[in-house]
Amino acid sequence: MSKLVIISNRVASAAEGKRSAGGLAVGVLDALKRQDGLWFGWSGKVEEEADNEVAFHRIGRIDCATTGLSRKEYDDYYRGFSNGTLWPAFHYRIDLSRYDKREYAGYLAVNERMARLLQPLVDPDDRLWVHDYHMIPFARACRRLGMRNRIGFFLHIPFPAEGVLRTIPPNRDLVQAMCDYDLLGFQTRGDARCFLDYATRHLGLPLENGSVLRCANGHGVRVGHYPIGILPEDIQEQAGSNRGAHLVATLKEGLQERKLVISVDRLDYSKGMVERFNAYERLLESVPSHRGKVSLLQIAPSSRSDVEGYRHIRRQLESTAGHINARWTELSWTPIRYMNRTYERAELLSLFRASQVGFVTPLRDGMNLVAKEYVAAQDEEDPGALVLSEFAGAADELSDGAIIVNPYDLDAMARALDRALGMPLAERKERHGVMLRGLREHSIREWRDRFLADLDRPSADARPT
Ligand code: ADQ
Repeated sequence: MSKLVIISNRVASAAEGKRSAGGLAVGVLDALKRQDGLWFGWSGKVEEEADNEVAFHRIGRIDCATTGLSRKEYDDYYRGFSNGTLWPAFHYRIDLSRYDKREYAGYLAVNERMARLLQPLVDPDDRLWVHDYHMIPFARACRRLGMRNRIGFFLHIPFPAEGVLRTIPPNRDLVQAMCDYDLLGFQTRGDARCFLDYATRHLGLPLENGSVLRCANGHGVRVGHYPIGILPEDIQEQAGSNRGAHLVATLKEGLQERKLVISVDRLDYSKGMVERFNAYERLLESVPSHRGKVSLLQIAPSSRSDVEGYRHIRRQLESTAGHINARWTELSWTPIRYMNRTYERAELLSLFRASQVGFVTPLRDGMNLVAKEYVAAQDEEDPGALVLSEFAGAADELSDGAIIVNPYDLDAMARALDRALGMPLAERKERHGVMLRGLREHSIREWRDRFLADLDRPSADARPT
């Protein structure tokens, strides 16, 4: 029987499988749980020399195969081109994106090495599903080895507009490498449109039937949008369980009846945390009745701390939170609680449920699963309100129930917070109901099924055999 092979930069260890802070890991684990398959990628270990060993472990029923990276590979492929060039540019931070052609060579070389290590583990009729920006040229590397499997690619982060993409010097090579997939999936219609815009206008490739790109070698690539979802029932169950009860009790004791605004993000400059803190301060300045009556809890586990942009945002957040707290704190009230730790999933979800407002305001985000998890974790009889950035992919689906904000507009964000904090129960229930219905209809299972069904569709192919 053919199997599903998932390829991503990082494969969770057995322990992380239970306690992961990455959106991709959450998605992959949920998608593979019901399907026999293999998850292949980097182990997370950095060694002096790459040894080309593949190690195997299991997460529940899921088989995983991993390899280490050498120090140089880590610097060039991971820290360099993936997170120093692609991540910032794809999140529209061209001021932070820098290019080094040796790092790009390292990025291509790791993709080629990974493809060589995977090849013996794959049967000809296995389907390959490659994830995210670290692995864009993976299919090209497989094709060069003669692999003819069906290969799909899903991009978890935004795909930028042509003018932004072109600031990455090898933009043409990257997009040409994407032509070796059978299916390209993006989070939103807007992302797919940006890709097609570049490919049709800049590379001059024809688009057939609205969704099949005819590449220079004659191969047809299907292009679509597949917004990643969650498992709402699972989240409701975990949020309502008593696994987080001790945390909620401690939290409530500290809050003393104050309202709680909660934000949870990986510590990343794309998540808009500085703007968020400033908007919260704007609320305290402009609506004095909230002073001493509300608390903002920002949970932000540190990530990629050896990439310069990340050290900078960390310092900036510490100083902004410190400044706001120094200005407003009273003996019995601290306006912002800012912490850099992770929580078990069930604990985090019960904190979502214990809050009155979810404040999710990235400057750019492929989807943002936290926004969806926040909605699913609420008590249906007394749900919290969601304030959501228009630049999160999730805004496409949640705009009927969330208060949508522009995260660059501090006054509008402060007004949205004020509105969310004072929203009557009937309105909260109505908005929550609308969002929850959408999340149930478009769960992560539907995401996986739709992507794989499209990957199986008779190809629009003219690939010569
Ligand atoms: P991320 O940028 O990691 O993912 P997100 O979608 O919000 O962002 O996923 C984060 C996940 O980690 C969520 O499931 C969240 O619950 C969990 N998490 C965050 N902080 C945590 C903490 N302190 N403790 C425990 N768990 C924590 C990338 C893209 C997103 C896209 C996802 C999935 O950047 O735009 O939505 O992939 O495609």
